[in-house]
Amino acid sequence: MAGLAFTLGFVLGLVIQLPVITLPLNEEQFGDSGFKIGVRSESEGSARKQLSLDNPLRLVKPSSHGVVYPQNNGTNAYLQGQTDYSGSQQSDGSSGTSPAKEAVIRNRESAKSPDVVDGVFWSKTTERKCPGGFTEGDQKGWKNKIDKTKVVKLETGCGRMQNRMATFKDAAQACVRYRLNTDQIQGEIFSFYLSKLLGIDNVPPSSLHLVNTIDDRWRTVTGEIANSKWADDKVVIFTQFVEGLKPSYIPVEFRGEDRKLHPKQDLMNSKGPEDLCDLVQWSDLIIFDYLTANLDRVVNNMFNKQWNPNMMNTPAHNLERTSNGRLIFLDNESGLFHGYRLLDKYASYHRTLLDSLCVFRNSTARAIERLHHSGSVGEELNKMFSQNEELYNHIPRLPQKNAKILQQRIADVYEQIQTCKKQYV
Ligand SMILES: *[C@@H]1O[C@H](CO)[C@@H](O)[C@H](O)[C@H]1NC(C)=O
Ligand SMILES: *[C@@H]1O[C@H](CO)[C@@H](O)[C@H](O)[C@H]1NC(C)=O
Ligand SMILES: CC(=O)N[C@H]1CO[C@H](CO)[C@@H](O)[C@@H]1O
Repeated sequence: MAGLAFTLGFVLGLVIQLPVITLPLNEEQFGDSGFKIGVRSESEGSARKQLSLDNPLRLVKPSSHGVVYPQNNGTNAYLQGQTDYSGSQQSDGSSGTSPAKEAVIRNRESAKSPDVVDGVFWSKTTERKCPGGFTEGDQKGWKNKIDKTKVVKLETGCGRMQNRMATFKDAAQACVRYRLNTDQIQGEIFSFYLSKLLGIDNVPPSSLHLVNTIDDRWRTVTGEIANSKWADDKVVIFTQFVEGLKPSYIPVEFRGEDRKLHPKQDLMNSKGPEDLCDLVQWSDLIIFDYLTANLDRVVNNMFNKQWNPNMMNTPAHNLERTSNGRLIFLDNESGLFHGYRLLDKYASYHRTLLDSLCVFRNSTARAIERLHHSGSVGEELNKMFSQNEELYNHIPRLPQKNAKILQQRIADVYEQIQTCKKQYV
């Protein structure tokens, strides 16, 4: 049924020939049951009217109608010689275009060890082959840097509106998130601490900072601060800018309606090491995005797929990879707050993704188990936050209500792990 609706939607879409995705149409039309026919009978004009500032999906990248992004069939081999997206660490797309030079295609044979998975977990051997992420030391070093180093340049970049790219005296760079809305700042920083709590190390070092034009560290850029319409004494988030990133694609396992990542040895053994490490990291990404109800990465593409069948083949939003294959999770401003408000509409998409996952990182699964049994995720996050951020009293704590939803979502992930264990162990 969904397939039929989907096909019809696509055909109608072609007839109407929208230049880019216009989102969302009548939101009532997307219930839990998925896609309904008739969406396309909206005229473009009336569809546009529905775009509003607080629509989380307003900044989707242009579709293939607009012909923007290279697509791929889900293997990294395909990325060889593709467009290089260095410096595109922006939440709403944009890209550099210098050709990718290195292509780290390792020997496929090396992945063909028999122990890719161990029960429902990635085996130690598999995890050991994958590139490491950000460490505690990286975070400490980062905080230290922004506390001590002068900002010498502030320029547009890093996504939406008032965000800016900052350059420090030592040439290091940061994305600075400036938000009028406190809950976007909360969403971002609490998501960051949640990633720490889970031991998911794909999120770049981040820390709160206060805009202060009198402070020597900011003095060089007071002009740009004024241009950016930043208010003094406002809390911003500094996120480490990672250079040389490339776009990252949704693995084939998660693209179709039959999406599934299960611990089947034969399937796993057919993967190249790079693709395998992508999957290892994706197993964390799916849990992380489920917990935070982040829409910007995959749910967005799933939602859009109804009128752009190629949506799942374009690079995932807010996800990039380093040249050694580390995935970088970016821009989760809507996590834990805005995403939770929108659960009525998108819960089924989040759920579908979680249901498709039956292989986990051992450490992530254990963190989930622990937090499920302790029931204390809200307290722990607030504690971490106040212990690590001197500016903790400038930003409200994670509210009870959000903590409760998060705790429930941890229970959902816990149940999913148990279900998989029953099936495979
Ligand atoms: C994807 O494309 C690459 C390069 O053309 C090819 O080697 C690979 O077999 C394809 N994989 C799939 C899953 O179709
Ligand atoms: C998972 O972690 C537990 C506890 O540290 C350990 O005993 C077990 O061997 C690990 N399993 C895998 C597959 O890494
Ligand atoms: C670019 C950016 O701001 N990415 C953010 C994504 O979310 C994590 C928290 O999960 C933030 O720490 C990152 O800074």
